[in-house]
Amino acid sequence: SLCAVMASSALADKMPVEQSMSTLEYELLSRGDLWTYKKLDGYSEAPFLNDLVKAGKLPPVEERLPAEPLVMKTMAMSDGIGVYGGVFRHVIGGRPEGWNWLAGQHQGWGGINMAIQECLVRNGPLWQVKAEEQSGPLPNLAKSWEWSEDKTELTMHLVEGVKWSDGDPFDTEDIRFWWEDNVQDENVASRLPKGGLGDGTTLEVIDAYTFKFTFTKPQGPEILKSLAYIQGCPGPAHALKAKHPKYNKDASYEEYRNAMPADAVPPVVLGGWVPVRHKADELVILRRNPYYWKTDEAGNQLPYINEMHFKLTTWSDRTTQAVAGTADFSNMENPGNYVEGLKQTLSADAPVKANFGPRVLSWRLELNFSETNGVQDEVDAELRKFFRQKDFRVALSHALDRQAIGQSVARGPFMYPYSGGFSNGSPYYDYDSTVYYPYDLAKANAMLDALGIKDTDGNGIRNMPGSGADLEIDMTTDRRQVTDKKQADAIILMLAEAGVRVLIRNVDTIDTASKNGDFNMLIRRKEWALPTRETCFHLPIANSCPDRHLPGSDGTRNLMDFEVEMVDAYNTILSSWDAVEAAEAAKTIQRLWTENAYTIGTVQAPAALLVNKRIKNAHPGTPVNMFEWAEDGVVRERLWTPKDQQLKELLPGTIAEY
Ligand code: BQZ
Repeated sequence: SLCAVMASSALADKMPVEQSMSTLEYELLSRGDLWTYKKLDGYSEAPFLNDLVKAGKLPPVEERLPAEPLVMKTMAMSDGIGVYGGVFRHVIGGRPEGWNWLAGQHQGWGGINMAIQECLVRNGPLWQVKAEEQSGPLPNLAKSWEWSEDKTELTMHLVEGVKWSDGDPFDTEDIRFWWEDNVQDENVASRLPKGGLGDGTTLEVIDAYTFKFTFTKPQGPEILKSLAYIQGCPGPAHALKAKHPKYNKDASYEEYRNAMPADAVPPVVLGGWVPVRHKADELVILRRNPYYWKTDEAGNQLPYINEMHFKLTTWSDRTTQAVAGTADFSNMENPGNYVEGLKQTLSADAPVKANFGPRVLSWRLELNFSETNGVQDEVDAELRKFFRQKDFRVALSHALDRQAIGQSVARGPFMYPYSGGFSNGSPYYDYDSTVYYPYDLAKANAMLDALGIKDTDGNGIRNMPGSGADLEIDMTTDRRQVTDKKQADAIILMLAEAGVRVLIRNVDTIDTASKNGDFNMLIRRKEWALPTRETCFHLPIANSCPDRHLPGSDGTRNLMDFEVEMVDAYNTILSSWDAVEAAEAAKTIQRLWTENAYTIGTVQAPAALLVNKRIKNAHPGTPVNMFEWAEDGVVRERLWTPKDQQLKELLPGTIAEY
């Protein structure tokens, strides 16, 4: 696949180009071939759990499992049914904020959020499903659903008898708590925004395992994809209610958000593994959840792997360690280490296998369009006026030499120009709907002149016609992201050529620093592969997002016409029952986004999935990011390691104790 990457580099100067550098072939399945829900004749469990059962410390496995568990099918496994035991080693650059994901906290990303959260439905593994069956998500905690005839009511059925990791039953009380006391509560920053399932949508509990959404207008299968990770993942109502202000008058919302602090382990979860040790800035250790509600077809309770580690270092260290064989998994996404990484992974005795995919990584400049939020003085106010003018944005785009930006990140064929919108590797990307404003400094200068922004004091920097101030734009940059910093340095020089001065503002975690809209411009990597995934980072689908266009203190904002049109197209994606119509709506978004330079794309790059050769069932077709990141797409609960290659567990025999 290195050759494939090299070959497509010849196209790099006629950007943007059509994708497809993945040369792998594998059979796509029907959705029902991945997993089903059924009672099996008998069940087995990890031997150490069986010892705990015998010692009276755990109920027998058939009492811990649902009456009809989720059963992962053998035909979807690239190496088949596995054996128990061993360790899976992750390395991540994030740090757990806390375990209360219901209140919007993250656990450090890189697959730790997804190891503990389980969601109503699932998108990641859809890459293994035939294209014509990809509309709508896969079932997960919701095993099935039906629509009313007029498509305004959706009834969902939970798997019956799922238990939380402390043994407490999971049922519609957890769903009600998720929806009513988190999603709908104005004081809780849940990941599913208010209005994220359409304004006025209500949820009604029917019985312990059945609930119903009622929409104010007809909806379609795609809206359900918003109930997958990270937006549709219920939390433990029985553990959280006592800390929520609605049920506890002494609690504040701040206390609720921190109700499951990062240093308090184990939290109560539904995921395959439970955090049992957390050493800040060093390591999180997770052990298998004895109540996990999935099995293989032979009745073995999943997961196969007993212990999972998350070493807390940096994102680029994740790749270094995976290549060296001291970690088991990496989404190789720091192009600065691709050449070295590839060289090492190509040798026959390398500990790791690398699968390159299409260009799913994309970086972009984002301008703040709010006329009031975060505006501190008249200079900010004037800047924002220009940001809202298409010609200003297009001028900045013409000032960027994306080839040079790419080469400043990584020499060689990896980086490609990017113009914004869906990532090139997204199933929703469309080449013909993508407008590209290439490097043309003379044009950039002429456009800025025409806007009346000229260098009136001869210092080489343009002056703003209103305030007379130099055209200086602060650019928030994540100091921990090497790739972003290199781009920022190149962009400073390029925009200076157009008479624009950029001042870097370094922050630790950009998504946290930007969430209140406290910036004029920023640069970050932000993929958009699936319209319904974290849409709030991309489109103004709710008043609370995106961070680059928040309302002012009076609660109002002034959306630009093309923003309204993009939201309309998004709503068509949600409500359509016709895959062609939904794809057309995605094209409309792509065209409006890129034509208007809604964000100013910089570069895009392919990513590679690195998995240690010891790990079985890591299907070679797993994309780094198609419907979700690979940590979800690879289906970690079905990964396993042959006995003789298993690594020694740090906490053998341990389970979470409450
Ligand atoms: C993958 C991913 C799994 C978040 C995060 C992180 C946050 C964003 C994004 C990626 C990391 C890895 O991405 O970079 O390869 O493992 O975790 O969740 O960058 O800052 O806010 O959306 O997913």
